This record gives sequence, C-alpha cells and structure tokens, in this order.
Amino acid sequence: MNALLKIIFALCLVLQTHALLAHGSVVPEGDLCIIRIGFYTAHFKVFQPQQSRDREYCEDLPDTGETVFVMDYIHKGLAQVPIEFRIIRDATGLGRYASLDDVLKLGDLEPLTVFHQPPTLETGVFTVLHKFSETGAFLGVVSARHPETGELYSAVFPFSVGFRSWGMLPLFAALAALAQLGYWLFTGGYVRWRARRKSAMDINKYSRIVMLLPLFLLLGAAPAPDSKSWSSSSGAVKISFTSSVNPVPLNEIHSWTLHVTTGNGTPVENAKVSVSGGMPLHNHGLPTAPVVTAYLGNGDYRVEGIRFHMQGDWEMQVIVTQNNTSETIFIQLTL
Ligand SMILES: [Cu+2]
Repeated sequence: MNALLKIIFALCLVLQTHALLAHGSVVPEGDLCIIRIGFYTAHFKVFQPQQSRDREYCEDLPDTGETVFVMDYIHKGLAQVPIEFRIIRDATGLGRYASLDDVLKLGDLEPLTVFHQPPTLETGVFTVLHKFSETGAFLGVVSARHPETGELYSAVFPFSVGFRSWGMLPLFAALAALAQLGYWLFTGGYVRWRARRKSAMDINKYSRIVMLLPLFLLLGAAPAPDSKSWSSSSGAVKISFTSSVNPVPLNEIHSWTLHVTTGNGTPVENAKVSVSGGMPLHNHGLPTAPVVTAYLGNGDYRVEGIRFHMQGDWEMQVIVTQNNTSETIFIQLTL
C-alpha cells in the first residue's frame, strides 16, 4: 500500500509540471489565468454558465455547450486595439504543447475554424460566446495588431472540451480503490455495512419527504417577478423596472424603463440617474455602458444599451441624484 501511495504521489508531481507547461500563452498566476498577446496582458477566464454557473476555467472545459471566453484587460492598451478571436480544431497533433509557430505551419485556418470573430474593438471587457457542439481538442488563437507599428501579436492556447485530461491519474485512483475494496471484503467490512444500511433505509424514506416540505412552501410564497422593487439602504428611494424584451434577454442589446419613487411611492421627477452593473461573483462589469437617455415623466427613466453576456447572477447599480443627495440602489437579477 505504501509503495502504491509513493507511485501516485510521484505521478501527481509529473502531471503537475506537465500542467504548468501546458497553457500555451495562458499561464496560471495565483487563482487567475493570464493571457499574453505579445506585450499585451489580460486576465483570462472561461465560463460554462449553463453547466457549472460561476466555475472559472482557464483551459480544459468539462462540457460541450455554451461557453463564454472573457478577457479583462491588465494592459489598458488592449482597449484601443481591435482583437481577433479564433477557435480551431487542433490539427497540430501537439495538444497542449502547440505554439504559435505550429499554428502558422497549418497554413489556411479557415477549414479548421469552428468560431471566428474578426478584429473587434472592445473598450471594456472582451467577451465572446461560442456553443461547442462536439468534444475534442481545440486551439484558441487571439491576435491584436498594434495601432501604430502595425505589428501583429498573437497568443495560442490549447484546450480540450468535454473531458478532463487527468492523464493516468484516474487509472491509479481506480487501482487504489480496488485495493481498498479487496481489503474491506477480506476483513468482513461488507457484511457489517449491509446490516447497518438496512436499518438506515426505513428512516431515510420519511426524512426525505420532511426535507422537501420547506421547498414546497417556498415555491408557493415566491412573489410575482414583475411586482419586484429594490430600495436604497436608507429606504429613501425605491426602484422597479420593466425591460423592452421579456424576459431579460441574454446577449441582446435592449433597454429598460426604471420607475423611481420615494420610499412612500411618490415619483422622483427629473433626477440625475446613472446605471452600471456587473457580476459580483465573476468580478467583471457589463460589456456595455448603459446610458439614461430620457426622462419619460411620472418617475420613469429610459436606460438604453443594456446587454448581459452570460447566464448567472447580475447586479445593476443605479445612482439617483437630486438636490445634491445621491442614493444608490442595487438590483439583483439572475439570468
Ligand atoms: Cu460572468
């Protein structure tokens, strides 16, 4: 047993160094991943909101389906360069060791491309969304052309979709489990477990029903979504909203009408209203900068240019200023 543990430990070490070499232009730094596009750097995050909500990935993705790639600029110069984003099937055969040179040797990338966004200027956060329909090995290619020198900088990051590349580790884990099982059967542990399990079963049946009861009660008590309102911490200002697209859409520019009242429901007329937002759990902002474009009367304000680029928990921050006092209201919504 001791020898087996040593083998597993040695294997972990080997896989660890393997993983460190593995990210191409994306390198881990603490809990974050950094992508280097020439001298440009950005925090690099990948989400699969439908499958794993707020889990952040830097390379290998467990599932197919909707995937969001996010680059939060560290080097602010990236806000002024059009960024090109391409995902190709890995035809280099090099997997995690593929470099930019290997990609250039492939020649025409068009036949291998599964996703391509031509150079796009994003002043805030760069995000692209792609729905993977098949598992496999892929290469991401990110390029940015320097606006003055004209030089093209590129980054390549190999990643896999739909499986975890843990190398031989699962095999060794299975071996260890088998050894443990053998020991257990041999010492009679199984017989004792069977006896305990049988008496536990009858209790389980009832406790499960009791545990579900509060859930039913909660579902019955949930308020209708359109009657929702949010207050500032002092309670002086209250806000509700209606969206031009219902329900609030994913990845679509739309507008909101904010209804702003005092705590007791009197409309707040002609105030200065500003709106921003983001995902607190992902630590990133909105991909757009919404603007209040009109006061519509009766405490209603039109906000244009809202876009949510991924599923999950969002928070909108609304600041209402009138007579030199500002109140801040946070609106929580889950997409
Ligand atoms: Cu997010």
